[in-house]
Amino acid sequence: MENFISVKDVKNISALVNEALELKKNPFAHSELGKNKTLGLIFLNPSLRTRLSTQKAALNLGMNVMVMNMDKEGWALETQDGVIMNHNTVEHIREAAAVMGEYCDIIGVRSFPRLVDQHEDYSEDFFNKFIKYAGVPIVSLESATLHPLQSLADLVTIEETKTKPRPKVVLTWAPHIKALPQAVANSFAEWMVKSDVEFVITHPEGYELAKEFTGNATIEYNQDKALAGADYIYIKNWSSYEDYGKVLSMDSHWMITNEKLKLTDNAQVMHCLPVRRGIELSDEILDGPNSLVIQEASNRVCAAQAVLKKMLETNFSK
Ligand code: AN0
Ligand code: CP
Repeated sequence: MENFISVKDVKNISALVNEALELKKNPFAHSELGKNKTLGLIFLNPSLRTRLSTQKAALNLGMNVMVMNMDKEGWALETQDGVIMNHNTVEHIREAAAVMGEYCDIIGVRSFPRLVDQHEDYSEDFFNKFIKYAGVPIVSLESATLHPLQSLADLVTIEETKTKPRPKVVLTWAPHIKALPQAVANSFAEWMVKSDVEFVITHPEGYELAKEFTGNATIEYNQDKALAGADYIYIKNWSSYEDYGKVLSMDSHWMITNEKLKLTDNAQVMHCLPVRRGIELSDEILDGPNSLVIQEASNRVCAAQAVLKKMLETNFSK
């Protein structure tokens, strides 16, 4: 694995999941692998879980870690080529990424979409330029369109909790007061369609995700129907892809409650966090026995560790 930007970088998904589960049992088994290797974690947006879990994963592998909050502590970056930089941007991504590549052996990058121009965000221009100019392996800490470290942790969580060989997994849209990226939902869909699960996506009309990620997943506009017999409910808000970046609905009926849980096969409930209580997800579910959200966040460590281990092995061992 040279870079980790999407599921397409993974040759064998179930082997990676098993690796993560092994590392969860024995986190210090490879504490020499990353010796004298430096991971840089570059954030252009806030983070709690991704920052701490990826840092911990790297430390477990014996790596050195440097974290930079580019949005608050760095220079404003220019990404367009050929512009005369007489406005707010101070430094071009060509130099900034190249310099970071000099200091780091692997770089993790978080950069959310602007949610203004669909083409701009879905071309992953920032990430592609970062990969090109940094010249070192890059791991996504959430890009404009995908969040693969989250999806791997989600799959690990399903794998370790499932009670049926092929569980029914329902990704449901939930209300939110802000326009959020589609990245977590896109990425979850991209991983689920490649996994051995029955996968259904439910959302109000107008919230269809990009086909390139949902593939042949079943889309059901009636949430109650989608939830019937579900073993897992994966809750996430996203803004519209079609009417790009817009909030089209705040319908509170889409929030999962204990009443909705009755439609399922006692489904376990997942959310990547951060979650807004009482809007995206009810207190009774978050505080109830079916919530997996803390276990899911905990699995961010072993998921990131499996990815970093693979990247260290691919890029640095002879
Ligand atoms: C971000 C998102 O929806 O992409 C990060 C989730 C991991 N969430 C928020 O901005 C609230
Ligand atoms: N789930 C997740 O990526 O959380 P953070 O945004 O806090 O990193």
